[in-house]
Amino acid sequence: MKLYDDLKWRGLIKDITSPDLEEKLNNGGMTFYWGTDPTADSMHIGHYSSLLMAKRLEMAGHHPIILVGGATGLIGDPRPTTERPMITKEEVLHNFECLKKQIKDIFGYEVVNNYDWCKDINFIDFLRDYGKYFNVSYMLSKDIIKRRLDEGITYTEFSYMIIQSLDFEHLYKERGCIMQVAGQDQWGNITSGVELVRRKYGEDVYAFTMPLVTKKDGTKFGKSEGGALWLDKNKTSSYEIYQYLLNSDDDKVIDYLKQLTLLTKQQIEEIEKKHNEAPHLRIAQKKLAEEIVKFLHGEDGLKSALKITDALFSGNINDLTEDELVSAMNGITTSTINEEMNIVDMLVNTKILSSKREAREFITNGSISINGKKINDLDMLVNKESMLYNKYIVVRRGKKKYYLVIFEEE
Ligand code: 383
Repeated sequence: MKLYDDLKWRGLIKDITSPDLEEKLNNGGMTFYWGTDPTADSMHIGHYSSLLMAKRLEMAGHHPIILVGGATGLIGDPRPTTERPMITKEEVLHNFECLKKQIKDIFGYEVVNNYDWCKDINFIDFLRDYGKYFNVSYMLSKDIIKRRLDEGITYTEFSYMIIQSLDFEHLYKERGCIMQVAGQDQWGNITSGVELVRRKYGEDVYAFTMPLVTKKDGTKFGKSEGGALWLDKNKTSSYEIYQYLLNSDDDKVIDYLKQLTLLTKQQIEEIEKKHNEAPHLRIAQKKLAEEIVKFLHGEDGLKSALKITDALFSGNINDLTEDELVSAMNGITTSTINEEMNIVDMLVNTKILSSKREAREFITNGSISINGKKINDLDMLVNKESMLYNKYIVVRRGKKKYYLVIFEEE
């Protein structure tokens, strides 16, 4: 299948700047760029889908340039709602280094930094060489800017679009870059870059956007209760990513396979068939989780995610390393006790069960385990000896429900 048709089939094309793009994409050989700002010390799953686009284009014979905005990160891309808090120069620099390493480690790409070409432009030259190409009415007509007019927008954020445009112009001139790809929220910024090159050189350059990946309820994909799903495994563990993806909606999971993996149409159609025959087996969700965790964290990351999943399913949590245990317990209802106590009292004090009667019933039925061992002794004492790694008491109630109790001496 031709590249353009494949991208369309995956639902990865939102808007294009010119109908010529279809042929250009199919022919290969374009140098294109994608950019991100160093606003945090790790990228999240939203960036992953864009970087995967860079891989797709590269696999089809185009040449990627990946930009991390050391300059634009200092300015702040206007959000539709409110002004961004300014981040310090030290923080931007630190984040830049983190993203540069992450992009190299996960995707194998070197990055360019727009600070390198922005830092020497003086203010008067900026206004003469770039400001003259931007009509304020044109800038005001951009969706994001329009949405900010009531709330207010500073001159700093208002100027952001000019910098992103001059990046495109710079990469066009210096590197022969003729296309920019981005998420749909970037439409205003990328079309103003296309316009700048057209006005300055009379040349056509291109751009297209990808749609936002959403959940069934229309909200952004990739936000968990704890916030974003980060690509850095120290911020979001392999297990957390795995679980998040494993819980994908049945009617969304095939879209995610198309948009978030490099599996081919044929492979995805086979999975879809099996998935439709027996959705309860979660074949599609498992494949999705497996592909993404493997891509991001490698075979080892996938192994640990599967190990934790198995341990929580079977209840054999004793086999987990401390790190794995911490990952497994992330987000689980946690309480503390600070003295030795009887198991029945502990279950009530920590609100795992609501009364002593209920606690006794659960224990007698064999529905309570502590650290993977079923409890049947109503007189058992919970104390320091009950701890895993000197800290944790993992309580399992019934088949699925886990609680973490931390023993904290006063
Ligand atoms: C800066 C300078 C350029 C080209 C791009 C930029 C960054 C861009 C931006 N991007 C977002 C970000 O940094 O703000 N102005 O978080 C996000 N992207 C990608 C994608 C997305 C966008 O990095 O839609 C989601 O991930 O485009 O919000 O010369």
